Formats: sequence, structure tokens, C-alpha cells
Amino acid sequence: MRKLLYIFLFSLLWQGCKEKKPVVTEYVSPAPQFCEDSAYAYVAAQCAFGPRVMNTAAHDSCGDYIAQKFSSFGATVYDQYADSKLYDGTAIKMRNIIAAFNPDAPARIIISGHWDSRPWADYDNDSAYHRTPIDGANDGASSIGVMLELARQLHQDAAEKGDSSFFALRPSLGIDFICWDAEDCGTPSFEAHGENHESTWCLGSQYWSGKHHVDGYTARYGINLDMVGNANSIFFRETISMLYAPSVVDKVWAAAHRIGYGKFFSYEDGGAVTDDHVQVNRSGIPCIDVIATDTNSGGFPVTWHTMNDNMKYISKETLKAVGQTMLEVMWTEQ
Ligand code: AHN
Ligand code: ZN
Repeated sequence: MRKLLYIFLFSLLWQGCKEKKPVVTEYVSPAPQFCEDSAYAYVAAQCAFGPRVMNTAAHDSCGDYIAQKFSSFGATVYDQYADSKLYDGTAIKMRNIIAAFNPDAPARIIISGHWDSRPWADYDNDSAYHRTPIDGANDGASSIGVMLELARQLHQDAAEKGDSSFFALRPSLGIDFICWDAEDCGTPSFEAHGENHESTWCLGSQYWSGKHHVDGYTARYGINLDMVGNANSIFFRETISMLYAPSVVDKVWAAAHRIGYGKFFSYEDGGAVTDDHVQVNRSGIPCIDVIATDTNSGGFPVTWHTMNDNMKYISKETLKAVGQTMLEVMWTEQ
């Protein structure tokens, strides 16, 4: 009898101990792992063509590469070819590349970035290079590199997950990766800036905002990526994004903080930037800009519009922080 009592008391004690154990609630993300090595390889592959300046063979070949990569990952690729003019009247041929996943789904999300590179290193310390085109490893190739890796993840997910794949679970959701052309050809600083200076940037997205790639196209929201590959990068909340799409800023910043990349996504306000997201907003779709600020200078990345915007300054850590955050946003979307 006494033995039973001891067993009873002991078990009470035991239960008590178990209950006092601290409850560890660790967030488990539903998203797959973004591979920064493959994103890095896609950035390098674009740079290997040479500067992606309109009306050049390097540009055209790289456009084919990007379109082919997206289609190899199972996307439906739309091309938007258009004519435009530089600040000085030079005629250019542009190509926006839109890679659609689950193309017939009514609820769509845009993830975008520009694929052209700046024709002039007009902020290089050496003025001898001011008219030389740049690699644009960060300014251009980094966002497309991240987007290609996101597309590869969707493709892999579809191949491996079957009935529980991303789109099987979200049949009415579609994702469009939009690669803008002719973003970075705004009037160079060595020329007098006319009064239409602002409109000399973002020519590809300007065209798209007037004529979407699909009639009647719309999307829930957009996230534009710009300069997401350099070391010493931090992302502030950009002013125009906060005006037109504050809930999208909240969504993306919360996703980053949830998965441990909070140090890259600061809740401080950045300034307003003329970028492709402005054109997406203009066409009625709320869109934010995820654009880097240099942690040391507080301005654009130090290689911005210089000959140093090359692979030497690309950081896998920054690519990973942005790419994993994007996967988190996608995989927590209903
Ligand atoms: C201007 O400098 C006017 N806008 C910045 C947009 C940009 C250029 N992003 C990359 N290159
Ligand atoms: Zn630029």
C-alpha cells in the first residue's frame, strides 16, 4: 500500500517537472531552402555575356539565355518587344521578359527586376570610364539571378511534391517573374539633364504599364528587386512603396524578420527612388521596391554605376537573405 502511495507521489512530482519545462516554440518555415550558390551562378552567367546594353549582341544573347532558363523551369514565357528612344533620341529595341507560373490562375503575384545594364559608368572615380558600359552584376543581374533561383525552386517543388506541391495547394495563385529591359539608361550625369529627365529611366516598365503582356492582366501585388547582391547591403522601407503598398512592405519585412534576416530589412525609412515599381503602381497594381542602401555610405551601393559593379563585389549572403525572404513570402501566401 505504502509502495503504491510512493509511486503515486513520484508520478505527481514527475508530471510537475514535465510541466515546468520551458515551452520552446521555434518557427518552422514551410518554404524550401534558397540556394545562394545557384543564384550566384546565374548572376555570373549573365555577366559573362558582357554588358546588357540595348542594341548589342551581348544584350540580345543574354535575353535569350534568361528566357530559355525560365522556360526550362516550366514557366510560360511572354516576350514584349518594343521600340523606344534614349534621352538623346537614339532608337533602341527593348525586350521585357515575363515568365509566368500557373499562367491561367486569377490571383497573381509579380516578382520583378531589370535585366539591362547601365551603358555608362558615369559615377566611376576615373572619368575616362564615364562612357563605358558596366557589367551590372549587382545593378541588374543580381535580381534576375535571385528570380531564376526562385523559379528553379518552383520547378523542383513541382517535380518532387506531387499533390502537395506549391501550385497543387494553391490552384488559384500564379507567379509572374517580370524582367524589365531599359531601366538603367537614364540621362547620364555628364549630360545636361532636360526637364524630362525622370522619364528617361525605366523605359521597359513604362511600356508595360501602358500595355500589359496579357489583355486584362492584373495582379494582387508586386515586389521589385533592385541591387540585391552586394555585400554591406541593407534594405530600408522605400517611400513610394510605403505610399502605394504599405501592407506589401509589412508582409515582406515581417517575412524577413520571422526567418532571421531582420538585420537586412530595417524598419527605418529610406528615401523615394525612381524605379520600375513606380510604373507597376501607375498601372493600378500595388508594388514595392526592395532596393539596397550601402551600410557604410548610407547611399546606393558603392559600386553603383561604376566599373566596380562586377562579380568581385557579389555576396552570396545578401543573395540568400533576399532569396530566402522571397521564398518565405511565396510559401506563406494563400
Ligand atoms: C535613379 O537613379 C533616378 N534611380 C535609381 C534607379 C536605379 C538605377 N536602380 C538601379 N539603377
Ligand atoms: Zn542603375
